[in-house]
Amino acid sequence: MLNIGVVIMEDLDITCPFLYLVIDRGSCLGKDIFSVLYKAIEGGVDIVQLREKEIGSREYVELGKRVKGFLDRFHVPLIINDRVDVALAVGASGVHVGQEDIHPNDIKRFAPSDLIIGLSVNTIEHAKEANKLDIDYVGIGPVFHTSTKKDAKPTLNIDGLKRIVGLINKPAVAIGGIGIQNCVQVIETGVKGIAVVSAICGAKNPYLVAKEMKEKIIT
Ligand code: 3NM
Repeated sequence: MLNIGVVIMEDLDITCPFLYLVIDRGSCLGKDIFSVLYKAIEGGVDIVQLREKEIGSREYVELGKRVKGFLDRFHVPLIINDRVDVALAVGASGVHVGQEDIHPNDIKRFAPSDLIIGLSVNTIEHAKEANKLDIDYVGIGPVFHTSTKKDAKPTLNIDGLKRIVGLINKPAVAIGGIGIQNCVQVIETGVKGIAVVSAICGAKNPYLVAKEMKEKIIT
């Protein structure tokens, strides 16, 4: 079931199926991050996660504020990877954490109640745990081989993704090795969105790739 037209994460007003861009400056392969963002949004990206790993806190906040200001012009929400402090400092819509990052329950202890929380899940056990948490969505991956995340867990492939989607009770986004060639089979598993780094950020023309992926997943 594709849930076409269903609004998830109501505060964000995002309609399924959606295209979720995960970006850092390195993934843009020399292109300016703002030009990649512009083209990706023009192509149909609905939501953006800024995922800088090797950056000082002050620089992360400064970059995050500029990205937030840019995305606001297009009414595209910003999620910050891992760093709740940065998410709050830049006024992002949410934070995305992994299994080794700060626990969502601890985020809830100090973050405003409307801060969107996303959590990465890679296994059935993670998914069962996630079902009990007060979080807004899960990222499931890696679906396919990815060179983008150095410490990526073993690939789930379509069958493994389907198993997790079948038991998760939150909106799910699939990630890892997803591009034009496989986005349709991924969205057909029942995930609400597709998250992409290299296929869009690393493309010569991010607009064309985003547009083709968006068209494929919404039809
Ligand atoms: N998280 P690409 S895989 C950021 O499995 C990230 O949780 C993953 O990059 C997970 O689209 C991944 O270039 C990288 O394959 C995805």
